[in-house]
Amino acid sequence: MKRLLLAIAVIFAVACSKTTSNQTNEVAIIPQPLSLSKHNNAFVVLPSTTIVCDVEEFAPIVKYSQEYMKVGVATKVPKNNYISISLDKLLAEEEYHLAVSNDSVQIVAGGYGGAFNGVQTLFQLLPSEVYTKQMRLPAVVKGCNVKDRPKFAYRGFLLDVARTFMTKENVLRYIDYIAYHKINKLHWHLTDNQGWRIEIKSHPNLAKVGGFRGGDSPINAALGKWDEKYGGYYTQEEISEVVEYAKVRNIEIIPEIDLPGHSGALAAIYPEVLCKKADGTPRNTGIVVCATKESNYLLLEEILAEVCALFPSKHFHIGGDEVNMSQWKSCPDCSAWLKKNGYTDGHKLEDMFIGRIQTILAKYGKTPSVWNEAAFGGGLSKEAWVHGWKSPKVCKQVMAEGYPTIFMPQQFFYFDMRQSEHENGAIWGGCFDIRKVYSFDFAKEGFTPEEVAQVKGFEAAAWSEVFLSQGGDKSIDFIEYQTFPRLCALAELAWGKNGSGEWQEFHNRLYKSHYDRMADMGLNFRITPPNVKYENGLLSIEKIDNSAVYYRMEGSDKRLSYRGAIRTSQPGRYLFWAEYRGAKSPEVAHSSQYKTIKPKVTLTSSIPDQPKHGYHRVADYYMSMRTSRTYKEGDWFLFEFEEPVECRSIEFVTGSHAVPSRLITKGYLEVSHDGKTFHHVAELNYGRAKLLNPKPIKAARIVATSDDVPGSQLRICSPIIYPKW
Ligand code: TNX
Repeated sequence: MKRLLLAIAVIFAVACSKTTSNQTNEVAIIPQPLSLSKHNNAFVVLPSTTIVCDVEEFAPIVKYSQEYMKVGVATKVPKNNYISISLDKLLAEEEYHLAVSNDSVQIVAGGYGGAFNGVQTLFQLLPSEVYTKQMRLPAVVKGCNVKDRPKFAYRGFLLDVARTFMTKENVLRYIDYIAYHKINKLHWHLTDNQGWRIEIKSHPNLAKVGGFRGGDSPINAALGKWDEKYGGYYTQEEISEVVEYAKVRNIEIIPEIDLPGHSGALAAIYPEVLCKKADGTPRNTGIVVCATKESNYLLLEEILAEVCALFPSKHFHIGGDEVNMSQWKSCPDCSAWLKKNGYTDGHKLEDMFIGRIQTILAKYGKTPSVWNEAAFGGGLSKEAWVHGWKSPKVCKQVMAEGYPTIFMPQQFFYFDMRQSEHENGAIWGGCFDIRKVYSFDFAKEGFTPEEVAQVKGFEAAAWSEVFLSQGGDKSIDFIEYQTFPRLCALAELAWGKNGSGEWQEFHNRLYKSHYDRMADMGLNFRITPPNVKYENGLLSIEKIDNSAVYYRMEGSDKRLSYRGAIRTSQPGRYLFWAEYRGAKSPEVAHSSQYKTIKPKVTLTSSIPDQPKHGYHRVADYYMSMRTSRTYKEGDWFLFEFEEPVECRSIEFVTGSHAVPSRLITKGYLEVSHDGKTFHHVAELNYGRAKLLNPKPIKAARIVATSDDVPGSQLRICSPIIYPKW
């Protein structure tokens, strides 16, 4: 009788789990386990199912599992209908075995990490609804046996809350997202030029003042937010809460206080940390901490001691990246130090600085982690973890120095980079989507198996300079869009890229099973766009997954369902995208959509240009010219075309394109059709103004209506002009 009831329950649950379009009976785990065998038995989670676990250390995991599965706990192993989590010390700490039978799910783990990993695999065997914490019961656990462990001990994600502040609640959300993917390190970038996000009780102004930008803050606002004061920081209590939350989820947080460069926020509060100017007078702007000022080491020790106490990790990231040596070289004290020691290379100062900080950290039981720039001085302890970000080649050099190396070359793992040419995001490190992340291959990058065995792990970075600009309050959604699903590929690499290693096989698991999971996690993830084909007058879509394809006509918001090839002589007018349960791909179109024209044009301005990037380059449709100073109210830029320009749209852009900065925050655009009289046609929005179907334009002028913050220069771009169809 019991068996019969169970069979009915299974049928019922399988039927329920089919409610969303993709859910299959496939066992499709991301990251792919080391060994997995499917079988035809299945366990059914019922309201009466219990979790049994007699390992005290695993208690937080039991509680965590209950939040998702809404089942009870048992103190003794029942006859059937249970999920057990137990310890086998012969397994490695993060290793686990998971066996599904009709009667039970048994997870045996080598330690806390293994038990947590086992539970994550269990979640992926359940309907994706488990991630909503409202899974309907009965729910089927697909039948399989898993023996699994990660290849790399370090599977990390960097969250940059210094550039774009993220509330504590959002940080916790991120910890959940990454934990679902068996990521076990959060590299928390807490300070940078643009903000100081951690409360320091002995120096309260660091966070209270340095945690905010704009308005009366000494730290400039970003992009289009000049007047408004905004930002935030975490109190020490909040930091501890986040650390604890992460710990339950098998995530170790490595804090970063970025030194001696990237210290603009620190210097905004304590300008005395900066070097002197060449004439000996104090500097009042800059981003590099003076390496020879004794008082700096006292101040830094006070700060670092507090941060050390808040994070249980033995590892403490102290930065070391992108130090602008010119500030040290022009400092009389720093240059005297170099001279006295017979050096000319400013890096010697960085080595000395890192060495001093290393000594301070040692007092508090910590080992430094650094960016790759700081790995070649010789003084850094060989226990230090080095984050290789420049390129795979630099990672190799770091490894040759004998350091445990974390791979995060920007060309593969910088998720602030845009995912295709016409999307938002940065570009300097590359332009790539999940497929490229997944393609990272040690052999192709010239690593021997012996070297691979020495790799500590992988890390993806969500640098956030560009995020704020991409939609204000929506910036959190944009971080998700940039991170997922690329992070799924990183998780798979860091786990060991088990399985075939073929993109298609991974992609199948991703869209057939993991899209639903990400939707239920509540993620705003990116769907890989379909391919657009145009042949013999027929415009069609090549689907690569089973998301629905829609399109719209250029200039219209009306969403149309794509039902089959479209006959047209103007393929560029159609913009397609794919959608799956609220998640979207970027819009894609035939290449003619993106063709621009380059009519003859000149540029003049009330502000002088920089010779190397002079205004004459406007005629070459050079991307961005530079001014020799910032702007004041009334400053203008005038574009004059040789012939009136006919076009379907024209856009005028100030600021650098990838990261909207150095732009005119407030101003307007006026155009002239005869070259004499001008009409005000648009206000600048994030430094830009776009006109649709304008009358032929002979000249256009951008006029600033506010002053910029002092000290910076401006970028001004060639107009972007799309021809008439
Ligand atoms: C370089 S990576 C940086 C970061 C930026 C990033 C933007 C590294 C150590 N420094 O400060 O945010 O590029 O892509």
